[in-house]
Amino acid sequence: MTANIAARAAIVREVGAPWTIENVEISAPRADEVLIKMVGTGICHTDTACRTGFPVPMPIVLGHEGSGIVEAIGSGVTKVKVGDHVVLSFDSCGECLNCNKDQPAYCYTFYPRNLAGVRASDGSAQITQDGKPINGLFFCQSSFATYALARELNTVVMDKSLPLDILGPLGCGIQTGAGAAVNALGILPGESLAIFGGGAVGLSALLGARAVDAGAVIVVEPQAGRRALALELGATHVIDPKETPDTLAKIKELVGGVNYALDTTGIPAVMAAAVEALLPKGVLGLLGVPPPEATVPANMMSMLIRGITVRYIVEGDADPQEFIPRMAGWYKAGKFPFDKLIGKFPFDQINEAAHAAEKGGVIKPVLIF
Ligand code: CXF
Ligand code: ZN
Repeated sequence: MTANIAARAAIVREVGAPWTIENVEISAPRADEVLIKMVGTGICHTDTACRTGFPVPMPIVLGHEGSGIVEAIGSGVTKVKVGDHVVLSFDSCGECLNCNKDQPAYCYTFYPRNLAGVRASDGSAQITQDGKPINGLFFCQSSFATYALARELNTVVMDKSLPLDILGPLGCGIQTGAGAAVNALGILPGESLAIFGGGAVGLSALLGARAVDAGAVIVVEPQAGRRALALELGATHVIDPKETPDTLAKIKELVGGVNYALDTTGIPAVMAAAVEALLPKGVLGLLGVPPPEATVPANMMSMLIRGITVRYIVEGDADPQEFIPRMAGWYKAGKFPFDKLIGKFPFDQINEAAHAAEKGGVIKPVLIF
């Protein structure tokens, strides 16, 4: 295949502008690339953050939780076949120190490969409109379009018995939350976890913790519907921080303290409570995007005497080729009901879907093509 492919794509033309669905051309796959006809794509908070100011070049086609069917492959592709059902995840170089240590989320070239809008190899565009480049390659996929171009490296082949239309969020938001609990914290059966924020990432952390038989899992979340869902998904306790602002005291009252905590809010005061809720040798994982000027609000002596670790976690410390099929296996075994987080919308209702997620009416919107 050498000719460009005609596609419809949701474009953000400038910071804060709504998505507009327009005709574009997608280039034919190069040697290491894969062309995918999209079936579904999740909307992640990062898509919304980029639409409203997280620094990416404009105009751009966002979208980084795509699933679909392989339409064409480049000449060097060996592990992905035409007709395969696939989930798209983030890109990495496969060669740097961290990639060689099976930590591709910390690839030395993560930013240019996933957020720069053009091919990392030569700065070329994958998407054009009337011959003019449009920024694409968002997480090496730009899946808010009827066709996406990815690399073989970030294309994960899935079992065809799975519901392909809703698999896309396994490639980012669900991987981020579940992987944080399972890979990064390495939570063991019986160990306890407090999760601050019950959105898609926080509830995915809960799903991951349950899949590996964690002990007490407490979800701190102001929205009643999300707290109810957390209980349905296996949280042992929920806390409404509006009704109980001293969440630290409440966690101590409920379970005495926790082995691990995850903050998905990025709010410094929430992080401060999370650090103090930890038992000795506890680990706090940070997943939320903080205000740009925020600094760490923790008491060092208090951390010292308990031997506390605080760390940021990207993409759940996951190797997508290994972790996405692992989550799918848990789903098939009835141990990871991620479908309960998902609300489906037609692709052309992308603005309405993102709005519903921001307002809390849906946890994880998935656009269906
Ligand atoms: C992102 C969060 C912002 C930094 C890059 C990774 N994770 C998922 O959307
Ligand atoms: Zn994401």
